[in-house]
Amino acid sequence: MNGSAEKPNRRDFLRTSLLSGGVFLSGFDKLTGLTASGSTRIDAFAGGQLLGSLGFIGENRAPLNSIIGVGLDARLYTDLSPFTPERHVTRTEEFYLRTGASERLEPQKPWSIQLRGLVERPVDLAVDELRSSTKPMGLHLMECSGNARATRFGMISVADWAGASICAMIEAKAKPRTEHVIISGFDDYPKSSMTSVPGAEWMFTLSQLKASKAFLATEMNGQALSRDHGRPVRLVVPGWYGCTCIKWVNAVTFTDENAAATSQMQEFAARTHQQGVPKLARDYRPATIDQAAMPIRVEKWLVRGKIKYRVVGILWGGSQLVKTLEIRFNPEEDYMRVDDFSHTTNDPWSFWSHAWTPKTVGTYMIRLRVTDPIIETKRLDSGYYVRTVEVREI
Ligand SMILES: Nc1nc2c(c(=O)[nH]1)N[C@H]1C(S)=C(S)[C@@H](COP(=O)(O)O)O[C@H]1N2
Ligand SMILES: [Mo]
Repeated sequence: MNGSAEKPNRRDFLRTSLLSGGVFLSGFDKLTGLTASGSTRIDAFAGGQLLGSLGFIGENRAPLNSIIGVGLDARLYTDLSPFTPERHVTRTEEFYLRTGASERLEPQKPWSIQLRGLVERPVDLAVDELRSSTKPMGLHLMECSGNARATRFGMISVADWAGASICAMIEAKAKPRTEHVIISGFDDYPKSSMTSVPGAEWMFTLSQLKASKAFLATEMNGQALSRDHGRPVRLVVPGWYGCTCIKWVNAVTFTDENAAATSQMQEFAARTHQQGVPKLARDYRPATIDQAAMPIRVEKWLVRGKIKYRVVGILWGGSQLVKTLEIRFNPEEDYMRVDDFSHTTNDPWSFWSHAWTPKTVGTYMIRLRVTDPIIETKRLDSGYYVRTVEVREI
């Protein structure tokens, strides 16, 4: 794009139009950060007034941005609706949570990661040592493989991480005699749970860890990791589902290629696009996030006396850039191109928006599609990320 010189002007223009729109519902000041990267949006909504937004229906009613449950059962669903291209990093207190720290965790005590198994000799990697090699690792998205309608699609977040490359640490400390490595964390809970199996262990090959630029994170959003998010150290595997991002890492075990799949790998097999539930860890496909997209809010506007809607959404996952994103309202309508969309990175998420004037009131299922045959979109194509709104006014 050669329009970079133009961008600030467009942005200012939009901001002014939003601000002069006058009435903002409480909480909507967050939206003033909206920018326009295409002209369609400006044309369609310039001078208009943002009236509010439609809630998604048919989803769980659990609260957003607050912790529900304790210990193994603790969850936090992130409210995605206020995010904009300018404000898209999830604050640590609002970063999704899948399993809180055990009361038995003592991260303030000296902590080390045991490198064991098929290595020349066992070694311990002290977290203090790791901290001295900590570097900024940038923004990365994490999504739970169980991010669904039942969790209000709130188990997906983006943070700014710092840590050290796990492969570099392994190379510096140990001489593994194998390609296969199991990473485990501290999952010792005093109470059992009805809904969650304690323990998270995942097997990787060293080349998978290298290719994904996996790192041992000690900081998130400029601060030491919080207890619930893995203090003192967690694994982050960019582009892979959250279930592989082991928290409270305490062991790296080198195993032979016949190691059995961990219980976590088996539990999540279906959600990480495996074929069946393979017995051996080596038979698992990398648990990478397929290309996906969904709406995060549907804004209602009053523009020159007419009601108009704007669907704003995110696009994430995958490893190739999407050229065309398509949107459909209800199964009866045709797919059309999303009118404000440009894809420049697979990690973290990108934003898109689409001006929408429904012809009648009613319930609309909003579905996205990517038709490029080389881009895998299994979950998206299954209707997994369809979200529904009810339009009462046109
Ligand atoms: N030790 C350990 N690590 C874990 C888990 C766990 O239960 N124990 N849950 C995993 C799952 S399923 C997800 S989605 C992510 C969630 O990380 P978060 O709670 O920091 O968002 O952590 C992963 N790492
Ligand atoms: Mo997860």
